[in-house]
This record gives sequence, structure tokens and C-alpha cells, in this order.
Amino acid sequence: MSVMEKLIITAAVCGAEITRKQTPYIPLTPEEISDEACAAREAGASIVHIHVRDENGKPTQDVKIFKRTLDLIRKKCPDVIIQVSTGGAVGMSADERLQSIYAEAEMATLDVGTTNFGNDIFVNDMPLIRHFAKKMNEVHIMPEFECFEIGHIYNALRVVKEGLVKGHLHFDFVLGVPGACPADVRNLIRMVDSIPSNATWTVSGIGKHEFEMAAQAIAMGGNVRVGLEDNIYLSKGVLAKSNADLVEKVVRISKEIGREIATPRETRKLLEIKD
Ligand code: KMH
Ligand code: ZN
Repeated sequence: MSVMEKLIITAAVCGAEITRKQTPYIPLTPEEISDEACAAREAGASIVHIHVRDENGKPTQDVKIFKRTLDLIRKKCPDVIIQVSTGGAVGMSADERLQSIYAEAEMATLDVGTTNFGNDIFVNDMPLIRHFAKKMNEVHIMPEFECFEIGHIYNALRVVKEGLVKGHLHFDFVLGVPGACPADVRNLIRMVDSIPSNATWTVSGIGKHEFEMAAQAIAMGGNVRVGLEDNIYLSKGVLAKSNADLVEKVVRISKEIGREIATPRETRKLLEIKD
């Protein structure tokens, strides 16, 4: 294997969709989410992707809940890179979704295209993408482009060309969402070939595809996102008891292949985020 950069692991700790009915291990409160985020960091994640829930466990983009959660994360594990979601949940308004960028995180997701999302439609049209990119630029938060389809990459490149996103480009290929691009290595290769050569990328394999996509990304020199947002099983029929369980499995696979894990400081360097 040629020399590769260290592996950046992102932990997507709770998301917006998973319920306690599906797994008792999904964190819901700011305390639980911050505990899970820091355990994932301890296990090897250098970025935590954060959604929050209200007092009933429903997804919310309330900036106050984000701030409380981020404060707790910073107290418990100050060095982890916090990436807030601006995707929120299907059906939320753009204004509601955008609140999270005011919680003073280093990164935020920028969903760069509309997609089928199970039985729903997750709406991200060009005016919304441009608006989110402008606002992120204003508050100096680094976007990660979430691509559910190959065409989404071209929407991202369009806002870059328009000057709305500056600096290092980092992509997340979300593969295996029902209704969107399937988790298949040929799709992954095509997507990787479509981004600029100096950009970085990670893959989020959804559901049973999580570790298959992770192993492929590790071998290809990309990076990996895992977490209960994307997949609740450690192996077939065995629920992961925490996000850290999922991160530890990626660390094991990566070390077996001979790729070391990036610390948050090393990740900041790779993504050109100021320390
Ligand atoms: N919950 C999905 C509809 C993101 O975080 O930016 C959107 C999502 C993507 O999770
Ligand atoms: Zn998310």
C-alpha cells in the first residue's frame, strides 16, 4: 500500500431519525449526547457530527439546545472537532435548520442536493444551498458537503465556483439511504473521481453497508463516518451498545490494514482548520 494520510473518523452520534424503540442506546439529551460524543472521541473519532433532540426526544435545531450540548462536549473532551448538522430532519424549514451554525462549532454539514429519503423528500435546492453557504461563510464555519447522489457533487462545485465557499473542500458521500445512491464501491469510485484532487472525502455507509463502505474507504485513502445516526448494529443482529463500539471496530479494521488514526489536531491540519 502506498503511504496514506492518517484516517479521519467522524462519529455521527444520534441523528434525527433513530428512536428508543429501535435501540435503547441512542443518546437523546445534551448530557447523553455529550457523553457519547466524548466516548467516541476516546475510541478514535476526531470529529463528532451532532444533531440534538427536544425534551420529548424529537429532532430540533434549537440553538439553545445545541449550545448546551456543545458546552458539555467542550467541558468533557475539549479537543474534539464539533460538526453541527444543518440537515436537521426532513420537513424542517431552512431557517429552523440554519440555527445550529450559531452555536459556535468549527464545522457544519452543507447538504448539497435534494434527494429521496425513504418515503420522504429531503429538500436542498440551489437557493437554499447558496443561502446556507453564505451564512456559513459569515460565521466562519467550515462546511462539509453532504452528497447523497453523484449530481450533488456538481452543486457543491458550483457554489465553490460562485465564491460562496472558500478554503479546503471536504466531502461526505452518504451511500445507502433508501431512495438515494446505493452503497456500492463502483458508485464510491465514481464519486471520488468527481471531486478536485486536493479535496478530502469521507464515506457514510448507511445501515448494513456501514463497515463494508468503511473498509473500502480506508483502503482507498479516504475517511470514514460511523455512528448510531447511520447504523445501529455492530454486526448482524447485534446492536451496538454505544457509538464508541462502532468507532472501535473501524479503528481495528484500519490498524489491520496498516493505516493509523488521526487525532483531532492532525485532522485540523488535514482539513486546514485553524488550531
Ligand atoms: N436527517 C437527515 C434528513 C445532515 O446532518 O446534514 C439529514 C441529515 C444530514 O442528517
Ligand atoms: Zn446528520
